[in-house]
Amino acid sequence: MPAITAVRGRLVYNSRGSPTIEVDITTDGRHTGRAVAPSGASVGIHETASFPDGGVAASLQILNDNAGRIYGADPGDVGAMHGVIREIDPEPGYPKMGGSLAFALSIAAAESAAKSAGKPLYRLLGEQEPLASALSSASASPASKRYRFPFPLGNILGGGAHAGPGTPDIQEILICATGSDTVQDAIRTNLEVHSELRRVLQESDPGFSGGKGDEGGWAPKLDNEKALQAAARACENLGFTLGREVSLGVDFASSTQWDASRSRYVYDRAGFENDPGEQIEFASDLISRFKLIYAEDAVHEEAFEDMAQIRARFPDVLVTGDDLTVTNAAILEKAARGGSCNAAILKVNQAGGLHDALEFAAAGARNGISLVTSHRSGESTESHISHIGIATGSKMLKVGVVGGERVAKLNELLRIAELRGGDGDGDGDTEHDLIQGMAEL
Ligand code: 2PG
Ligand code: MG
Repeated sequence: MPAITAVRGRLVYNSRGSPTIEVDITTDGRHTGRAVAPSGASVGIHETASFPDGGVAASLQILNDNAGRIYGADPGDVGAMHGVIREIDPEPGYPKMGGSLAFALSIAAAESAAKSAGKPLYRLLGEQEPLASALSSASASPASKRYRFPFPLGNILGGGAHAGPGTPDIQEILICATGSDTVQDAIRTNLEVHSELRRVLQESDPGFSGGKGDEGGWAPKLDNEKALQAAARACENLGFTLGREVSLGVDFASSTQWDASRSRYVYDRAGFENDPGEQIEFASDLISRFKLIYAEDAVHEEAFEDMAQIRARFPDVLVTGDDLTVTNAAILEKAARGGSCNAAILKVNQAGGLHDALEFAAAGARNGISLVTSHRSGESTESHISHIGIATGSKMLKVGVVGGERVAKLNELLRIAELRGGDGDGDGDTEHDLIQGMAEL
């Protein structure tokens, strides 16, 4: 077991300029893992809170006070690290240390252990139990050959909580190069669509400033409908047919519109309201007309039965829970029992630590729920989620298209692609974790 020889935390800033925590863990005096906690703008009510009262400083104090416990832990055993984190903060939701510290500590430890073992992080994570067993019994192919690339899913047009007044109410219009058979082609295609969309937007509004939302998607003054039409036109201009070479997706982030006191979805910017039945029709209409392959949080975060209706109507669409399932294994089991979704977002920081997220992934595999590993709108330039997406057998990796903190994740996929045919540890063991191309959608 590699020995942890240094633990250090500091306050740094995320891509939105908000303070967050960074943790470094060094093993055997030379292998340093580093992780920065991200943060969301559209945050689910059942998500783990990022920081305790007192913010980043309070989390750093907890880290310093408990460094002694961390030195004794096995950094390569995600479950064991979780045990140490739980000794420090046993209450559900990490009220004492904050989810961000659980996130940074668990990921920095895993990265340092992967470096000290000379293996890629995705492989160290993919070997953890109960994830490894759940994935191998869910898959027809042998566990040793199950690593595949998730399809990059990228925000090309932003609204809602990620952009200013006049932009669409829906939070994200997403592109996915569903016809690509390599990760290189998938990334390039998403970039082409993002760039063509700017041309389309400027053509229809010469005053369009080129402004972007928090995740690098364009933020034009358009309603939902016109924004989707522009995205579809950009794909067509490039000679693509929706549903073939490329497909569109939408994160409705419907909890942002939901007014619980009136039981209505309020579309302020477009100027209409939906009751729960109308919302199901509104989302269904967009899914059908724009041939969406992906529909996230089409209803609010507690509307499990309404989600089930959409799921039943569109068996071939990834009807995805995000605020609905909040990377919580117990909530995912409930959603699976009720048929509320066939896909779910995995965001480690929604759950807290890596162990919680891998348990969620295992629950997804056991229940036949496709996973979409995702960034947050407030991100760092790190790329651990590219490894987490591969390790968890995710179908898609939702990481944006442009912007340094988004491209960092895509570039890491390109580096991992060089390991194809081998595991990169130089021992000639090419069969061990052969990456076999793109995930099956
Ligand atoms: C979402 C995310 C990421 P945020 O809703 O899916 O795209 O946004 O990080 O703001 O919650
Ligand atoms: Mg979402």
